[in-house]
Parts: sequence; C-alpha cells; structure tokens
Amino acid sequence: PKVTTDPNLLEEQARKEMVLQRGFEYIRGSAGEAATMHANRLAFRSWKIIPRMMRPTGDRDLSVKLFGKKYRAPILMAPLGVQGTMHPDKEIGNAKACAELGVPFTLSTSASTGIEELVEACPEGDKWFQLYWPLDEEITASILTRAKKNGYQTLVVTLDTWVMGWRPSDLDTANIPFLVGVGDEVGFQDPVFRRKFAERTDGETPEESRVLAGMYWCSEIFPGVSRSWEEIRILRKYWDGPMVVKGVLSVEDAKLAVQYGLDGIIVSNHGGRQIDGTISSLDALPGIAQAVGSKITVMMDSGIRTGADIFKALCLGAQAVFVGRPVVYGLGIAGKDGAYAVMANLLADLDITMGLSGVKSISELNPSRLAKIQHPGDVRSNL
Ligand code: HOC
Repeated sequence: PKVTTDPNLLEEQARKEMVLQRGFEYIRGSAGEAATMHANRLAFRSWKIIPRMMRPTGDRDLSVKLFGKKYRAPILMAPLGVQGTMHPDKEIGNAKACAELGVPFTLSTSASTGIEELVEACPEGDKWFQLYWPLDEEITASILTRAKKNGYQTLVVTLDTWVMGWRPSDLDTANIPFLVGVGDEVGFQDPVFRRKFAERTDGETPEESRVLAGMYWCSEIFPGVSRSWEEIRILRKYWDGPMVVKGVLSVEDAKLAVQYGLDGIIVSNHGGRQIDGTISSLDALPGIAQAVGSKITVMMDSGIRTGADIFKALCLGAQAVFVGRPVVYGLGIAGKDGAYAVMANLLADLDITMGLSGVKSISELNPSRLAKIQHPGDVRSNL
C-alpha cells in the first residue's frame, strides 16, 4: 500500500492498515489522557514561521555536524522499541530505509532485532544505540561492549523510563506481555510484581522459559528505581564515544548533564508516553538551549510531524531532532518502503520549507525567524 503524505491521515491509515494490528495500540498509546502528547503538538502550533522573500536559496544545504561527524540532515530515527510487533521487516527494514536516505538509525535496547543482527542485515548507514540501563553492571557492560564493537556511533541513555509510564492503551489490552513475547498469561507491568514473578522460578530457568526470560529482561531494564547522575561514570567505563542523555526537560538537569561530562542532551518527554501533564519538549527547548547550548549538543524529540516542525525546533535551539511514531506507522503499513516514504517526505518537506522561507543552510535558523502567538487553537486529536 501507498503510505499517505498527509500527517493528519497517517495515524488513521496505520490504525486501518498496519500489517500487525496489535502493535498499533502500543505505538499510538500515551500516558494518562494523552495531554502531554497533545501539548507537544500544540506547542508547535504556537510558533509561526516568518518567511523572507526574494532570497536565492537554490543550493540548499541541510547537513549538520554532530560529534564531529557530518550527517545529511538534522533528522535521526528515534529509538522506538519492538518494531517487530508492527511489521515483519522490523528494525532491519527501518534501518535500511534510513541508510538509503542518509539518516542515522537509533537501535533501542528493547528492539525486536539484536545488536549484531541489525548490523549483519544492514551493514550500511549510520547507527546509534539507545540504552535502557540494566540493574546488573555485567549486563550493562556486555550490551555497551557489543554496541561499540559493532560500530554504533553514539550512545543515547534514556533517563525517563526506569519504569514504563501509566499507559491505559497497554493496560486495557494487556499489551506489555505480548510485546515482550510472553503471551497473555501474565498481566500487570508493575516492576515489583515482575521481579517477584521472575524470582518465582518453579524450578525453571529463564533459558527454559520464555515467560521467565521476558520477565527477567523487563525487571532488568525497567527496574522501578532511577539511577543518579553520579552513576554516569559507570557507563563511561564501557563507552568512550559520544554519550547523550534523553529525557531532559529542565534547565537544572541540562546543567547537570554538562557537569557530569555528557556530550549531548535530548530534550524529550518520550512522546508523551511517560508522565502525562509535563511541559512539551518544544516549550522546554529554548530555555535549555539558551542555558547550555554553547557547552553541549542539544537535540529534541516528541511531536515532530512535519518539515515546519523541524524548522521551528532548530530555530529554537535544537541541533537535530528525532522522529518516532510517524516513521513506524509507515513501517507498520508498508514495511521498509513505508518507513522510507515517511522519512523521505520529512526530508523533502524540510527542504522546501527552508527554501520557501528564504533559508539556505541550517546555520541560518534562529529565533528571529519565528513569532510566538498566544492562541494556537486546537489540533486534531489524531496527531
Ligand atoms: C515492552 C517492551 O520506549 C516505549 C519504549 C519502551 C519500550 C519497551 C517495550 O514504549 O515508550
């Protein structure tokens, strides 16, 4: 099937046409009543582009440099988990699409594709690796060593998901056990429950039981307790490349990221999937960029749906953005070709938006190109 170019219709198309239907509710879902997810969209609507005319912009350059490496455009694929529950092409199809477009692909710790498996199936293209930080240091060391050995360039450490948010759509469909491949027989995502379940071995080992393996895995990477900033030094033992933290929404945490020697931050509320009612990423961005933008690489995610959104995020201080749901809707509808279509559309949309606004290169984007308005109005709920 052909994936729509209309961002207002994509979610609805995915709802109807996604090859593996059950994955749809998981990806669409947000925490609580989805107020944060909608706030993410409203924030983009509250900024308006002020275009300039009569400026030749024929030879536009979208490239950016991140951690000393040049990338085609300021767009990366977000570390979205369990893509095998959306389409059999899973992360491999998505990574191939990104590689063909020159967009870095970020592999999630909770991917349906292994660290080595992805590189073997798709050796081409830039790859970053996202860490859900396991409780056990030996497991952490093993994951990071494998990622490094297999050429993943940048480590993205997610800070905001030491337990999964309260997501009604997953709770109502008992989706979590399904997502980790253990079937419907075990329910709730409470970490204490999971740890107890994992320890109730009945003589079985995780190697023998898929259910136990899934529960052990979940209780390791979503342990129900947060790490502390001091513990970043543990990760530094096993990762000497660029390391960024994802989930920063306050100036204070951004400053701590600088203090603890991180190379970058991703201003993010996890697409509204963790805490319902948080500040939108775009609203948090300008203050953070102003406070730390000269000391650390600032990127953002949560709510990007169009080229204009990317334009605005860059004007407000992001050096690059991550895109998640839309690309995986494309993957779910038409596999690799669908992911390719959505990502290619975003690149083209950004390119045209820049040109029409009188901008030739990313370095020309700054707050003076935008105006903030007071009443953005409503947005469609399906964004
Ligand atoms: C159940 C396994 O970042 C999300 C992800 C967490 C991935 C866990 C998938 O859903 O927001």
